[in-house]
Amino acid sequence: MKVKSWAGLAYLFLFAFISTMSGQQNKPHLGVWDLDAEGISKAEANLLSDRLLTELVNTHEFVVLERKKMKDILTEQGFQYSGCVSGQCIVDIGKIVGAQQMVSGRVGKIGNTYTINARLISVETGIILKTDAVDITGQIDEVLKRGCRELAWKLTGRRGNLSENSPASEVNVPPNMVKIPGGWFYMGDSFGEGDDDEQPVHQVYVNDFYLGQYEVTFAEYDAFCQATGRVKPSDQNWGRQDRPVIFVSWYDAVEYCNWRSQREGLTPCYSGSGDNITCNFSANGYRLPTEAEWEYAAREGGQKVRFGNGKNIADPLEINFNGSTKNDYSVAGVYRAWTTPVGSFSPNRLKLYDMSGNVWEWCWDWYGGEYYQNSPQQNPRGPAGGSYRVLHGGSWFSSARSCRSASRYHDTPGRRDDNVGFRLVFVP
Ligand SMILES: [Ca+2]
Repeated sequence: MKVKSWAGLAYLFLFAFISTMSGQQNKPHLGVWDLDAEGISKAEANLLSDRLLTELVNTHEFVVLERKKMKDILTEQGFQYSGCVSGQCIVDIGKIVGAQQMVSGRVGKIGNTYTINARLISVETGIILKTDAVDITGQIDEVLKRGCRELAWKLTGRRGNLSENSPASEVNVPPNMVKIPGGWFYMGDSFGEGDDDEQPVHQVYVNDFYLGQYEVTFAEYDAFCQATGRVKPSDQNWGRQDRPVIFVSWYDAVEYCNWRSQREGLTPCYSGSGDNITCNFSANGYRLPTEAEWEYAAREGGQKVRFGNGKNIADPLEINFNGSTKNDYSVAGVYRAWTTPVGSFSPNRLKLYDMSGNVWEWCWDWYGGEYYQNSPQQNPRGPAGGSYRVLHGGSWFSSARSCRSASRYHDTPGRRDDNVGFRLVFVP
């Protein structure tokens, strides 16, 4: 018998075994990957991974693959899986072991509190279907008993019989915002073609957030100007309404966020002025995306994708940029030389429009050219200070190179330009 067919046989046996045992042939086939450990031992993390798997079996919502057999198949196929935490790597594993969905995550411990983050990923599309976390304070036994069970049920999107949990409170999601389930990803120039400040590629985790599907429009921003007596920014005679607002500084964007938060009864995120503006990331108001959030969303949840519309080739028929010349990853075509109404082109898989092109988008972060060399892993928010704020995504005026999701631009926060706008984040 050939070696490769042995792996195939093992795989068939694996599903046959589990399907028969559970009688759940119509449930999605699920692989549970080792939780990444931070601040706890590998042995403890393994205990938690095993227990989470058991609790996922107990929900009867999945046909769950055995972890050991999953690894046997990977070894048989010569797949190097150590250190595999990125969404892409987990998806690759799912494909090899024949799972339809994968669970991966991380467990950390600060003081006496364990935090387990996990996400459910579709192997076919690479999209994160669900992400959730539990915090449990106490001994490992308690985490095993309560935390894993709670998390397993959260991942199913059902309450199960967790009587101690109140029903998930209804989030009043603002119009035109979509949930971006958080997760790990490799941030930076994963294609090895960008500028020095996009290196090194580094692993980053971002929490869940909601992001505007569209760049903020003139209609939205003009309402703010009207209400506050501000002078409306020029539209360059290109038209207002559903075109992205332009000639807005980083300060203007921040003030708009706070105004809109107040108008909708939310807690404003920003306080202070000038260089001393601070952001309360726990507030439920509107704010600018961090650079990590922006890139994670543009790359459809941290996938290895070059442009914000989910494509690896920039086509002027699909992105509003300067497509007058062709390069390795673009096709030549129309150069419009002005903004297009938001949402004129197809969105990416997270239903986000114009992440590449149309207008550059202000991010929260101060710019640090060497920041990626020592960025924190969890929800990085940029250097503590600086002279410039970060922008992402390129504009109608940009080359395809600048429209890459990993590409970083920066400008003084007071700068207003006809190719710069912004979009909003909301975290309830
Ligand atoms: Ca844009």
